[in-house]
Amino acid sequence: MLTLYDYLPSQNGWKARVLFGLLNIPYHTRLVSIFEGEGRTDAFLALNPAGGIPVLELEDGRTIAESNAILAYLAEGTPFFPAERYQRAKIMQWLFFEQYHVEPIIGTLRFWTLTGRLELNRVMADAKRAAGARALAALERGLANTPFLAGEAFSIADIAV
Ligand SMILES: N[C@@H](CCC(=O)N[C@@H](CS)C(=O)NCC(=O)O)C(=O)O
Repeated sequence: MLTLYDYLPSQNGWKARVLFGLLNIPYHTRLVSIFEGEGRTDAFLALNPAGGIPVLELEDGRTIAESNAILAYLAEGTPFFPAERYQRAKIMQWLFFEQYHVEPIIGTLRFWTLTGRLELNRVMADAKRAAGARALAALERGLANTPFLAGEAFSIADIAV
């Protein structure tokens, strides 16, 4: 059975959980205490050199880190990540967008807010709010003429963003 190394408040972990649910794939959860340093142990760094969750462990022990790579792996062969070249590239466009414009901007603001660190990071928070507003405006434009980010069909891009 597949194993997901996860931390429940994580939105990156949430992406994989949602797709597991949509695809009805059974999996084990292994919770990682990222704030207690478990992600920095040799054992965990062997699973993901970057030390973050989520990590997907395959039945044979091989691992995949980075939430969007996990989405792509799980969705292969399903309508959520179709084979057609243009469709696939459009989905990847939004997956990369999410990692550059959403996760480190809006995701970081969320993290600071939930953990009471917003005031501590006030100077950076203002810049991130402005960048977050630009990201949301880009999403509005991206969704102006289509119901889903990559066109007419729901895909892993919508889950990620
Ligand atoms: N770009 C990565 C980010 C992974 C990441 O930063 N995960 C956070 C939780 S959302 C984490 O584990 N942080 C603890 C750490 O990196 O030490 C992804 O999309 O999976």
